[in-house]
Amino acid sequence: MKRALITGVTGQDGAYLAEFLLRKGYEVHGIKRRASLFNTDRIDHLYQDPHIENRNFILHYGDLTDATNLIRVVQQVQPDEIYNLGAQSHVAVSFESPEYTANSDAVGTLRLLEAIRILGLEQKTRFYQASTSELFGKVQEIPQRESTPFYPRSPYAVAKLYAYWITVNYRESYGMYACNGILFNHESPIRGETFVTRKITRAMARIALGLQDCLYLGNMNSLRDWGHARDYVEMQWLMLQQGQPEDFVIATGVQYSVRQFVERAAAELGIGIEWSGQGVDEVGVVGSVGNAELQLRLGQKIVAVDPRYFRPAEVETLLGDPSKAREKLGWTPTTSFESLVREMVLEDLNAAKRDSMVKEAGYKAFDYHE
Ligand code: NDP
Ligand code: GDR
Repeated sequence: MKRALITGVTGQDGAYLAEFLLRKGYEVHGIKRRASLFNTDRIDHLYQDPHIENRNFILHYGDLTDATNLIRVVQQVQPDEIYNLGAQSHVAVSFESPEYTANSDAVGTLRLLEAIRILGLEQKTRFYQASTSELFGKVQEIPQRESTPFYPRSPYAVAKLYAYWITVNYRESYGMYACNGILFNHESPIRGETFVTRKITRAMARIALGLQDCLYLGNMNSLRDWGHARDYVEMQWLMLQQGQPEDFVIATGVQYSVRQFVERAAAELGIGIEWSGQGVDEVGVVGSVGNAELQLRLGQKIVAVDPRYFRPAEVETLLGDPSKAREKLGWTPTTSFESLVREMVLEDLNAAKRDSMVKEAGYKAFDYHE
């Protein structure tokens, strides 16, 4: 039985990857952070009582900022594969907490690679680094491929640049099987609520049921290449099953704007949006309602721009060329943009219906707009 260790197991990708590896028959170990509230919602369905024998899903407390802890966990687990998915992964937050982002995302990767080396596991343990299309930042070539020069535009992307190169360096210096997956944006119903796609699907569902008035966004012209996280974690695994370690771009090869995402999400609910104004004055109002049950009126403002969501430096456009992954890993994304948005909207509509019932029963429904 192969043994995998996942950092960031409580995150979106960590949850999908843990499920995927368990289905493959792996013994899966995950590192979770101590938090003052439960932070294992996404993996609670995989939880196994520690009192039963022969568990194949085991969690360890840990943190990428703590080298001693990482060395101890890696020593205990003796993993065949490490997936380094843990990170302060929010680009906007990285401008607020640049040093912490560098510590966890850049130096954290170094700490894990060193743990492998210190423990003499260079020939046993394969290493996957969660690299990102944010490395391309201010793009130098369209579409972006493995050979496109990097130009990071945020403390997050600069930290991930270090992580990318230290992974390459350990591969070249110590003969380790270490590789980077340069993944473009990937989303799902369990995407963090403050990333733009989930923020949109959640808000649209709540607006449709009268639980929220308006969705406030930053740069709606921004273009992204959005895929489904479930498809992308399979590629993370495949990258570690090759004869030689290599870096791969994983993307769909199609891009949409944030505004188009909003329109698509609204359309899934039967809402047509009409736009007016430009820049910070842009607003979206209800132009048509295809579902009589929705709590909306024509002309109601449901989308507006709030400059607080603008970033000090923006990545305006990202579009990946996944040819290498297609040829060498057999990569074909199975989820279209439309079905991704539909799946997310439906899940958020179900959650909004639950909140609506809570509200109708006289309790205050939880609401926030970040
Ligand atoms: P999430 O933000 O959903 O998950 C991040 C995970 O990292 C969480 O489990 C979080 O724990 C954990 N974490 C954060 N800081 C630390 C730390 N100091 N020590 C240990 N664990 C920590 O991210 P995703 O699942 O979306 O992304 C997974 C990885 O892939 C990240 O590295 C991200 O940067 C990268 N990436 C993501 C892309 C995407 O579109 N989703 C695209 C390209 C790269 P907790 O739950 O306690 O907060
Ligand atoms: P990104 O994702 O920065 O690409 O990083 P995010 O969803 O945060 O932003 C995408 C684009 O939407 C614009 N935007 C907004 N973004 C947020 N979060 N909130 C808003 O209100 C809003 N309005 C407009 C942003 O400016 C941006 O242009 C994600 C993360 O998962 C990273 O960890 C990963 O490396 C990259 O994807 C690939």
